[in-house]
Amino acid sequence: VHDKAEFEVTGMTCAACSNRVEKKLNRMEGVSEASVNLALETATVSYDQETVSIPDLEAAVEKIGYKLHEKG
Ligand code: 9UX
Repeated sequence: VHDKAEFEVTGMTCAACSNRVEKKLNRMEGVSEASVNLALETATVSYDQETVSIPDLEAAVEKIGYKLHEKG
């Protein structure tokens, strides 16, 4: 099942940061498309719920030093 989630991203201060977060998400199994907006501090992720979960996405980004917060 495909779903789309919107996140706030904290900890990004330059374009290299947002590229790191975007690449990290895009390389994860189950993620079909991830896009990070540095200025807005947001991330949009299309993913397969049966393969990867929102906590998985949050944990992976936290591991590289940033934080995702799902938008309610
Ligand atoms: Mo540039 Mo972003 O050194 O951490 S990658 S601020």
